[in-house]
Amino acid sequence: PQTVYLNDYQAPEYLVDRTELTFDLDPQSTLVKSHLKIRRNPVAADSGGRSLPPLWLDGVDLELLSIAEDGELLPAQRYQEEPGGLSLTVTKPEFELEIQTRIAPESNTSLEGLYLSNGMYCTQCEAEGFRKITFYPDRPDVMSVFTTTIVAPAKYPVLLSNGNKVDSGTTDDGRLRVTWEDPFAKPSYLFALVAGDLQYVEDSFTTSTGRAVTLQLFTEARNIGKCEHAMVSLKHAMRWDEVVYGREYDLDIFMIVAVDHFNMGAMENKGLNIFNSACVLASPETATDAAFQRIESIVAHEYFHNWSGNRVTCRDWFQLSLKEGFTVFRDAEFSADMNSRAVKRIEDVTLLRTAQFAEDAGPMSHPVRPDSYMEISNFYTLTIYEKGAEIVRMIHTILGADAFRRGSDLYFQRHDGCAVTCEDFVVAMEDANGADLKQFRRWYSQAGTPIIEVEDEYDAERAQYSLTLRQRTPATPGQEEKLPLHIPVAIGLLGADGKALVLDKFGSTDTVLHLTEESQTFTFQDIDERPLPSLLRGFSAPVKLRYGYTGEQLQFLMQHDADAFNRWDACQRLALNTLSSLQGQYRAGETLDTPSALIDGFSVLLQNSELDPALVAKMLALPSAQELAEQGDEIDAAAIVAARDFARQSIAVALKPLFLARYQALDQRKPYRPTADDIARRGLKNTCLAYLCMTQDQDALALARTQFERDENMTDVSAALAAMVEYGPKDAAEQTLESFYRQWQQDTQVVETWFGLQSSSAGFGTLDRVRELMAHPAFEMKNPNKVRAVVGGFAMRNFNQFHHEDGSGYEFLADQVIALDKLNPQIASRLVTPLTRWKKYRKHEAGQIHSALKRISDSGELSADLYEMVSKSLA
Ligand code: BAL
Ligand code: ZN
Repeated sequence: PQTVYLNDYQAPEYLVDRTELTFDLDPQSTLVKSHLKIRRNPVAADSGGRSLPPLWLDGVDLELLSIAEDGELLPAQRYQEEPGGLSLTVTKPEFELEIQTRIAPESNTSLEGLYLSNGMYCTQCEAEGFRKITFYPDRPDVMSVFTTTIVAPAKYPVLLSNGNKVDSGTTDDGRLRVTWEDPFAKPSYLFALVAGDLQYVEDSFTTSTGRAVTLQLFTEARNIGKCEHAMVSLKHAMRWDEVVYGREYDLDIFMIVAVDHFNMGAMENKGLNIFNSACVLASPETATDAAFQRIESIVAHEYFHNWSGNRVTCRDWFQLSLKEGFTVFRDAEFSADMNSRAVKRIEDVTLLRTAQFAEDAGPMSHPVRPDSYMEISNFYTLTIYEKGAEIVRMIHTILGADAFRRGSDLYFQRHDGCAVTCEDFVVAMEDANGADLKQFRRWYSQAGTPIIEVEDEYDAERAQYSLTLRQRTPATPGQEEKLPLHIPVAIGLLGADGKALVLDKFGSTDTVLHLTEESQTFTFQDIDERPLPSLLRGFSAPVKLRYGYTGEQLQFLMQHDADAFNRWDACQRLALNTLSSLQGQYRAGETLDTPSALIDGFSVLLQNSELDPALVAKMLALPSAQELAEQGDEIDAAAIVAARDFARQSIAVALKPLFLARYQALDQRKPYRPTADDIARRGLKNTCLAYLCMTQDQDALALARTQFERDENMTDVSAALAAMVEYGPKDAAEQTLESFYRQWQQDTQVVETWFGLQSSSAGFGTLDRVRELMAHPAFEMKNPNKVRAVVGGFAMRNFNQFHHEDGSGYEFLADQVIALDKLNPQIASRLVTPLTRWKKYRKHEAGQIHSALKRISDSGELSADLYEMVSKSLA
C-alpha cells in the first residue's frame, strides 16, 4: 500500500455540482446508475491555458457496465481502468457523466460500501466506502447535492436515503421506487442508503424557530420496544445544541436506523444516521446502565455532527479530528450536563490514560493531525477522537466559555457548506476573540504524551508559595525533537484544615497556570501556611503530571479537595503507588504487604453517605490491569495480575462489613429508571457486591444469586452474574450461564453481553472457553459485535488469560487476525492492537508477541489496514 502525505494535498481538479443516483437492488447484482454534473474547479485551474487534466474517479470492487458523456457512450480510448479507480480524458470544462456499475452487496463482508445485514441493505461510506458503490471523486472536499432513487422488490417496504422524500411509486413490474433529495451539498462519505422490512417509532421536535422536525427510528420488528431511550436522548441533544451552541436542525426529517452488522458505533450520514444496534437499542430488561449512557452519548455525538462534520466538513482526512475531536468534546459536555459532570470526566480520563496514552507511546503514535497514513481507517483512533477532544477542551479552558462560544459561532458562520482544516478552527477561535494560539497549535502537530514534573517551595517569612513546572514530551516515531507546548494547568491550594486558600487579590480559590516554557515558576503571595497543592484539576490537559505526594497527603486530598475529579485522582494515585509497591514485592519474591493506606481510605469513603455514590464507586475501583501496564517502564503481566488480585482481596476481606452495610442500604427495589441518581446508586451497590463476592464467602455469593434471580433489570442481573462467574463455584456458574442463555437467546444484544462476560472473565475466560464460545451457534465471525465480544473481550479485557505464560493467547489472536483479514480488514486491524506494543513487555513475552506478529506478517498478502499496523509495529 502507498503512503499518503498531508504535504501532498492538492485541491480537486474537478467539482461535482449534482449527483443523481439510481439503485436497482439485488443481493448479487445491484445496478448503480450515476449521473454527475461535473465542472473544472476554478481554484485548481492554472492560468497557463494548458490542456485539461484527466479526471480521476475512485472505484474499488466495481464492475463497470457503461460510461457516457453528455449522452454519448465514451469510446474506450477516453478512459482507463486502473487499480483503485478510473482515469478519464477530459475535453471540456463542464460536462455530464452517466456511469453504470454492478456490485454484489451480499458478498461484501468488509461492511464498507453497500452490504447486507440480516437481509437489510445498508451502507457505510466514511471514510472511503463510497468508492465501493460507484466511480466517484471519493474525497471530502468534493461536495455535491445528491438525489437518490431506490428501486427494490416489495419485500423491502422501507427505502431510505439522505434528505427529504420527494417521490415514491411502483415500477411497471411491481417493484417499489422511492426518491430522496438532499438539498445540502455533502461529500460522498455522508451518503447513506437503507432498504429493508423495518418498523419505526416516530416523534417530533419543534426547533428554536418553531419548525417541526419529524424524528423516526427504524429497526427490525423484534426490537421496536427498545427505541424509547434513544428517541428521548435525541430530543435532549437537539435542544442542548440549540441552547449551548445556537445550532438548529436543518432538514424536515431526521432518521436513525439500527443495524446488527456494523464496524463502528454509528455514522452521522446527513439526515439518516446508521447505528450499530448495540449503540441505539435498549430496554431496562436487556441493557445495562452503561449501555443506556453510551446510547445517550452516541446519539448526541452523531446528531451534533450535523453541524460539526456535515455542514462544516473536513478538507481531507488528515483533518479528521476537526470534526471528531470537536464533536467528542461536544458530546462529553452534553453528557456532563445530563448526568454527573465529575463522573463523566473520570470515565473519559480513564479511557485516555489507559488506551490513548498507550497509543501515544506505541508504534502507531501519531499527532492529532497526522502527517501521513497508509490506510485512513486505521486513524479513527483514540488520539484523533479523545486527545482531539482534549485539545478543544484546552481551547475552552484558555479562552473561557463565552469566548469559546464566540469562536464556534464564527467558525460555523464562516465555513458553513465548506470543507476546511483544523487550522481554520483555531483561526476562528483567535479571530473571534483577538486571541493568540500560535504556540498552542503545536498540540495538533506533535505526537506523544507530555510529562510535567512539579516541585514546590514555601517561604514562611515572605508568605510566598511557588510552584515550578517542567515539561517534556518523549520522542515518538518520526518525531525525535519536541517543542514546549502551551499547557493550561488548573490548580488550587488547600490549607491544613482542608479549606481552599485564596490565590489572588480577587479572592479566587482556583486558577489556570499557563505553562509555555520548558520550565516556569509561578509564585503566590500572602499564603500564610504551607499549602497542599491540588494540581491539574479536572484534568485540564492530557499530560502525565508528577509530584511527590505522600500517602497521607493523598488521603487528605481524597477527603478535602474541592475539585471532585481530583479527589478521585488522589485516590487513583494512592492505588497506583500501592500497586506499584506490590508488583515490586512480587517480582522480588517477597511477602506482599497489606495495603493499609488504601483500606483506611476506602473505609472512610464507604462510611461517607454525603458523597455522590457514583463518585465513590469510581474511587473504589482500582486501576485496571491495562492502566497499570501503561504506568511502568516494562510490563510484567504476572506481577500486575498478582498485585491487583492481592490488593482487591485484602480490601474485600478487611472491609466486608462496610461493603455489606452499603450494599444493603443501596439495594432499593424501585422500578428501573436510567436517571443519574439511580445509575449512581446501582453502580455503587454493584461495586460493593463485587467486593463482597471476592471473599468467596457463601453469604456473599448468595446475595449475588438472589439479585440475579430477582431478575429486575439487566444492570443488576449482569453484575450478579459476573460476580458469580468470577468468584463462585464453576459448576454453578456453568448452570447459571446456561439458564441465562436459554432465557435470552433471541436477543442479540443480551447474547453479546453473555459472550463478553465470559471471554473477559479472569478466572473463567480461559482460552479453551473462548474457543468453545467461537464454536457456539450464536457466534458469527462476520459480525463485528460478536467478534469484539468474544475475541476482543479475551485479548483486550482479559489481561490474566490473554497473557498466559505459554504464549497461547498471542498465537490465538494471531490466528483470528489472519482469518478476519480476509473477511473484514477494519476489524482485523483493530484486533491486532494488543500485539503491537510487544516492545514494552518483559523479554520472554516480548519474544512471544513478536513471533505472533511476524507470523501474521508472513501469512500472505495482507489488507492495507492490517499491513500498516503490523509493519509499523515490527519496524
Ligand atoms: N464518523 C464516524 C463515526 C463517528 O465518529 O461519529
Ligand atoms: Zn464522530
